[in-house]
This record gives sequence, structure tokens and C-alpha cells, in this order.
Amino acid sequence: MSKTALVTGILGQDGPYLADLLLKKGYKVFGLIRRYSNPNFSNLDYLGVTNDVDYVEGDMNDEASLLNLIRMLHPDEVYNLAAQSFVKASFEQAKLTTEVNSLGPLYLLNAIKFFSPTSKFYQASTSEMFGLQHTNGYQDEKTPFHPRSPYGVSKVYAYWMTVNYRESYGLFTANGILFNHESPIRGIQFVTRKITDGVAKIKLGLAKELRLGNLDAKRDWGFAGDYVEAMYLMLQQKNPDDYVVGTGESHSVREFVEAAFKSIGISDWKKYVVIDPQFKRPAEVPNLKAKADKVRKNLGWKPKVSFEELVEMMVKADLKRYGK
Ligand code: NAP
Ligand code: G4F
Repeated sequence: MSKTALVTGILGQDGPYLADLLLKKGYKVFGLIRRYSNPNFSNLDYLGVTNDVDYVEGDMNDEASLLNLIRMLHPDEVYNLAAQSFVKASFEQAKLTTEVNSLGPLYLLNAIKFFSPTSKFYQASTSEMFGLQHTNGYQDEKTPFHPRSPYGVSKVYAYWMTVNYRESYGLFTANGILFNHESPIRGIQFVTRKITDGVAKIKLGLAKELRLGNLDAKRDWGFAGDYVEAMYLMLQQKNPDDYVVGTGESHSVREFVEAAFKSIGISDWKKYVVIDPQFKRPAEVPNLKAKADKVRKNLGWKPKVSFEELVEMMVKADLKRYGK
């Protein structure tokens, strides 16, 4: 019999890449969607898997809907990807962010504890939990947390609940502490996609400028398609554990901008970029760089797409979209 997986956040960026991977491995994939008048399947369409996923309704804010789903489905694996994942919005919507990102995972953990204790659970933890902290310029599994946003704080709660339910009840729960990962279906508000979308519009004469915030922030950017493999691998191990996942390379937003303009043959990018304070944050995370030795050694995972390849892939996809 084929394995079953419940994936929350199925309509986001990571959900479709993970669904594609699991379907190729023969899983039956249940995707959690909230009730919408018009749900947006465009990211699943991009990967060509819209009709292969079984959709179930529920909301991370609605405990009963999650309890009921776990009780009915008894999935072999639960991947909790749903979140209010935009850091900037979490400053203005801290309560909502906390409810979805902290209490949502708690509801799922309780549902597993009561109704399906053999289900393995993956929690989408994040490098944002490290915030200002680093160990000699890197972050790894031993680096303490110092979150810098309501988003980061909400994810620290979920991280520890995931650890606590493993230690208290013997559940198979794993945290993937993922560094930034991007793709052509990255949400348009996030800086990488905002840049590649803006660059494509400038190239095609559809825009004259690109308005951005802090160009000095540095991130460890990888490709989402690579990172969902690490999520899957974490749930295939004999014992549950927590893993940092990243490339080990850090680039500034400025470097991303430069690379994106370079990919369309423009070197004097400063002519087009306007610094706009509305895109700056009350507190910034200045530098994220993964030391992902554990995931490489224990799970044999490594990224396949380089920074330059990622930028080019995203610019090309946006040019193609507007070209159409
Ligand atoms: P994303 O594109 O923002 O997708 C998040 C998904 O969560 C969306 O599909 C959204 O559904 C869903 N969601 C939000 N509130 C919900 C609710 N109340 N009930 C049910 N579903 C809800 O995020 P992503 O980039 O794919 O990231 C996946 C996960 O990894 C997130 O938890 C994020 O915090 C975490 N993470 C991401 C990165 C990264 O660099 N991408 C790094 C580390 C950790 P709608 O489509 O209905 O709005
Ligand atoms: O692309 P961002 O919005 O991503 P951020 O804040 O790093 O968060 C993402 O990665 C986390 C993992 O580390 C995830 F957990 C989280 O869910 C999300 O996926 O911003 C990246 C950097 C920031 O330093 C920001 O201040 O880019 C800087 N930035 C500069 N100008 C901008 C802009 N960010 C956005 N979104 N828009 C700008 O105009």
C-alpha cells in the first residue's frame, strides 16, 4: 500500500515542490487548504501536480478541523508548512502570526498524540529563530536563538513544542531549520522574487524602477526544490532529530540585485534601484549563514543549485511570464 502524507501550506512555495517529490515517490498526498471562494492553484499548476493532490479543508487556526483530519486520515507523515511566513507583516500582525505559526503546530501535535501517534511530524522551522546570534559567523544546531520579529518568536515556540512532544510522548517529530530558499514560485513580496520580477519588468519596458529597503542584509539563499528533499529525508531516518539546512554561502541583497541585473545585461543597476524606507523593518536580521554539516553527514543531503543559477532561473521564469 502506498504511504500517505498530509501537507499543510500546499498552495505556498514549498508545498508544491514537496508534493511533486512525494508523488514521484508513490505517496498519496493530502493537501490542506483553507476555505476560499477562489483558491489559487497557480503554484501547483507551475509544477503540474494540481490534479494529483487530494485536497482536504481545514485551517491552522481551527483546532477541531485539524484534530478531525488527523483522526480520519492517520497519515504516515505530516509536513507542517503552513504559516504566516512574511517577516515584515508579522510586525503589524503579531497575534495572527502567533496563532497560525505557534498554536497551529501545537494543534497538530495534539491531534497526532491523541489520534495517530505513529504519524511522523515535520515542523518548518527557520533560520529567523537565530536572529542576531551566530557561532563564528555561522549558525548551526547548537547556536542559541535570538529572534528579531514576531515571526521569529512564533517559530521558536513551535520549535520547542516539536522537541517537547518528542521528548515527552516519544512521537517522531523533526525540526528542519531551513535557511532562505527561493524559486520561480516564491511569493512576490519576498525580496528575491520582488527583485527578479522587477528586473524582468524593467527589461521588457514595463517598469522604470525597483523600490527596495535594506540592501546590506545578508542571507544564505538556496533553491526550494533542493530543500524539500531534506524535509523528506528527515522523516525517513530511524530516529527523529533537528537539522540546519542551508548552502553555507551568504550574499547581500545588493549582490542579489547586481546578479539579477547582470543576467539581463545591465551593469549600472543603481540607475534603477530606489531605497524606500517603507520596506525596512523595525528590527533586522543582518547576516544568516548556515553551517549544515549535520544534514550533509547524517542525511547525505547537499544543495544542487548555486546562487548564480538560482538568480538566473528566477529572472528567466519572470521574463517568460511577462513575455507571454
Ligand atoms: P508560503 O509560500 O508563505 O506558504 C505558506 C502557506 O501557508 C500558504 O499556502 C498559506 O495558505 C498557508 N497558510 C497560512 N495561514 C494558514 C492558515 N491559517 N491555515 C492554513 N494554511 C495557512 O511559505 P513557504 O515559503 O512555502 O514556506 C513554507 C514553510 O517554511 C513556512 O512555514 C515558512 O515559515 C517556513 N520557512 C520558509 C523558508 C523560506 O525561505 N521559504 C525558510 C524557513 C522556513 P494560503 O495560500 O491559503 O494563503
Ligand atoms: O525576502 P525576505 O522578506 O525574507 P526573510 O525576512 O529573510 O524571511 C524569509 O526567510 C526566512 C528564513 O530565514 C523564512 F523563515 C521566512 O518565512 C521568509 O521566507 O527578506 C530578506 C532580506 C531582509 O533582510 C529584508 O530586510 O531582504 C531585505 N529587504 C530589502 N529590501 C527586503 C526588501 N525584503 C523584502 N521582502 N522587500 C524589500 O523590498
